[in-house]
Amino acid sequence: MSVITNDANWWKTASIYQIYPKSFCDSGSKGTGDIQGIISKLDYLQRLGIDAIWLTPVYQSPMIDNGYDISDYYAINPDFGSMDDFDQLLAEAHQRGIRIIMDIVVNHTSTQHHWFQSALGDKNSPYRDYYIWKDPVDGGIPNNWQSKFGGSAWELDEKTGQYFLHLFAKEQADLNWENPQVRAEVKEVISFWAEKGVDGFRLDVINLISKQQDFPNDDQGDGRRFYTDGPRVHEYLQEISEAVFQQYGSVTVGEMSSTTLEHCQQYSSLDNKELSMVFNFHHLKVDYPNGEKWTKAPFDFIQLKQIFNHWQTGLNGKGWGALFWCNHDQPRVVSRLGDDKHFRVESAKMLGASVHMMQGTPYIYQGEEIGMTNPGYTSIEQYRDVESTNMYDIMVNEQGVPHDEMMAILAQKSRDNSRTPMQWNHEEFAGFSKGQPWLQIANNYTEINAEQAVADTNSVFYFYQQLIKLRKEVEVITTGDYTDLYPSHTAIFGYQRQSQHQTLICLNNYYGDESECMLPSDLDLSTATYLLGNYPLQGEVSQRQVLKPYETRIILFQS
Ligand code: TEU
Repeated sequence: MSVITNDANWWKTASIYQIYPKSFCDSGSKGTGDIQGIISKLDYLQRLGIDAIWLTPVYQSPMIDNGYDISDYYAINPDFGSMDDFDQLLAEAHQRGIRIIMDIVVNHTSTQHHWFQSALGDKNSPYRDYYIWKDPVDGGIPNNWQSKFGGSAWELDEKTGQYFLHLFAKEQADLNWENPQVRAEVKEVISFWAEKGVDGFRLDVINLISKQQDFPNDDQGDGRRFYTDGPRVHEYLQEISEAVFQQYGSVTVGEMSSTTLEHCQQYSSLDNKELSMVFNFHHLKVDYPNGEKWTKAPFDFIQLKQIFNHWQTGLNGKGWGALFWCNHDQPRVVSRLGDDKHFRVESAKMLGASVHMMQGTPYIYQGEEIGMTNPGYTSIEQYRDVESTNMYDIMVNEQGVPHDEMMAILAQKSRDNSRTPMQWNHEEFAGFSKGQPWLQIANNYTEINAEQAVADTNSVFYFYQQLIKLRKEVEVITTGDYTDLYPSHTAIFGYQRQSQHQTLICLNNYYGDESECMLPSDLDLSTATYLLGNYPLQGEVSQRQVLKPYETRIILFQS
């Protein structure tokens, strides 16, 4: 029997757990994760206290982009299991009070989708106008737009001599949302899954669906300014929201690539005309010097705080953001911004607290709750991600970047860093599978694994359990205003949340040396208590706060 409440705003005090099924748990010996493997871990997730699972695509797919290239929206990829397995997952999650949010990828389909297969080579196909075809210009590609996975965003259809658009891999053809038939198909797909009882949807790169229709050359960049937050994107989202999301009461989160605060205020406006909330990635580009991902660079701490301030104050009272560090496209945050060698547990906890005390809905990516790290691969043969292998080929083989330099860049930036199999225990293959995993497991699985974490009351796991609990118990976390207390401090990220009856301060030392700050003088310290920290905390809360390496402190003032 489902224990799911019908509270329309459940997601404002919830924490959501992201599962990348290929790397989560294999119920057999295939070496890749599956739905039965997820079902076997629902009790673990219930113990963590999460409220919903964001499941990345499990639909039929040739897996060029690990499921983000869908060839049948109405079928489960047999690699992951059957539709019966999915129905069982949905029922067993609901029985535990856990909702299911499905990933919907409708900016593009796989070129193996029957729509594309019918359209390819046939200008008269009823599906030709489902995609974006352009005649050659000067005998070549229609414009200079670049794929986000490297190279041109156009691929030739030999038979008709036209090119089709693909903002991602050439096996992922962009859908033509100008075509009302495409929008009707999308409504059908989403309704099918909502009708099954799916509680919500994560919408993949949904702010890219509306392209400027003259498809101009971009003399300033890679073309993204002509399709990001495009001319009809809000119109399309309102159409889908009114037709489906609002009918089923679905919670929705849009992945917004290279977006702006102003657009996100509209995407996630509190009148629910479009989406419930948004992912933006600006805070995850502070180690992209001049916006360039494929470099090895330290992160810009001051810029990180400025970006959090911009989005926290900008969405407050206007929209709703997803709070996250990790996902299947991002390196492991403890390796990226913390110290996974000398202060792994402390910095993993500090980074978690940093975002969990903000306004928004936190997302926890599989393994983040036990402080999993990047694997530190040393050879290109270890990588599987299409983006990473494309970029290696372009940068090393075409641009002449030295192999060792590129390997160091991949070790820091590759999406495979987060896709290594979940580390369940110290046994062979980390308890992930009984067979050789599709992607090499990080060598530290014997020390870093869920079994160890659940047995250790001081583990990252129980710290995240506390963060999830605090969000439900302390109203200022959900409702409070946001003030950055020390914007120019070179080591401490400290912010204040303020509501009518509560003040919360979250202090975070982002570095490995002791650092100090002063609490605001207008606060009554006699009402202050330490709610949570990653080092022992006792006694009175003093004005002067001296933080140990990677120390976090969460302080509550009752007014
Ligand atoms: O990601 C879109 C996206 O912006 C990222 O791929 C990003 O461009 C890249 O990883 C940063 O260099 C979504 C999915 O999360 C991703 O897994 C898919 O590959 C992509 O869309 C295409 O569907």
